[in-house]
Amino acid sequence: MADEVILLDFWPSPFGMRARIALAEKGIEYEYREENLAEKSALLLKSNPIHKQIPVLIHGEKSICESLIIVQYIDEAWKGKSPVLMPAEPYERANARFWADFVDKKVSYICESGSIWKNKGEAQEAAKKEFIEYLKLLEGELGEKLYFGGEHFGYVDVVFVPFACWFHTYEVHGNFSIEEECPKLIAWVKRCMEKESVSKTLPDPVKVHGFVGMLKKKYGVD
Ligand code: GS8
Repeated sequence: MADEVILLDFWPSPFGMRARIALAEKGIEYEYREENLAEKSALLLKSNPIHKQIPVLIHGEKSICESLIIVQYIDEAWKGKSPVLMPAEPYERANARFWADFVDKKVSYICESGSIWKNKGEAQEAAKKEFIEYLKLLEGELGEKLYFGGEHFGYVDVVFVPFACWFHTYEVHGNFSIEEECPKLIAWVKRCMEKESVSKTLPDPVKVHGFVGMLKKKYGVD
């Protein structure tokens, strides 16, 4: 019998979505377990004792932590299953890792810090400007390609597209349009959304906005 696959996750997490998209792309059956991050399960604490964060992929007796590593693990552990997410050629692999790391360091940071929805005035303007600058750099890397992976949806696409369901929240709070700033990037988001692995994974942006409304109350932001 094949090893059981379990994903410990939390629905609005773009990091968790990366794992969900990769599993869906590969057509792997798994059990989804929603975590309450205010009261983490014993399994989460046991399987990610270092960071105590979701997502965690449990594959039989093994647990794999950190979303970038989880996506690569899924690609390698189910190597025989198409599609292959990582490019084959070493330089292209390095380039894909570079951009995944860029998304993690820059885009994720804006998301995690909440700098667009927590701030107002000048601080918010600065956060918006910085965010648009990062998106434009990503749009430049995309160029005329269909996907970051080229002709095919690949590793960088999986890593970056989850943030798209947070864009609406940033736009409402920051009063700007990402489509006006980065039309090619939004065309790419729409292209990705045509894939079932993405459209079935990404929550409704309005629901994410509602979740941020709750976070604002929790942090006393008005
Ligand atoms: C980030 C995961 C993360 O931030 C990855 O997997 O890529 N670098 C990691 N997980 C958050 C939820 S999403 O904001 C989390 O589990 N937070 C709970 C906590 O830190 O206590």
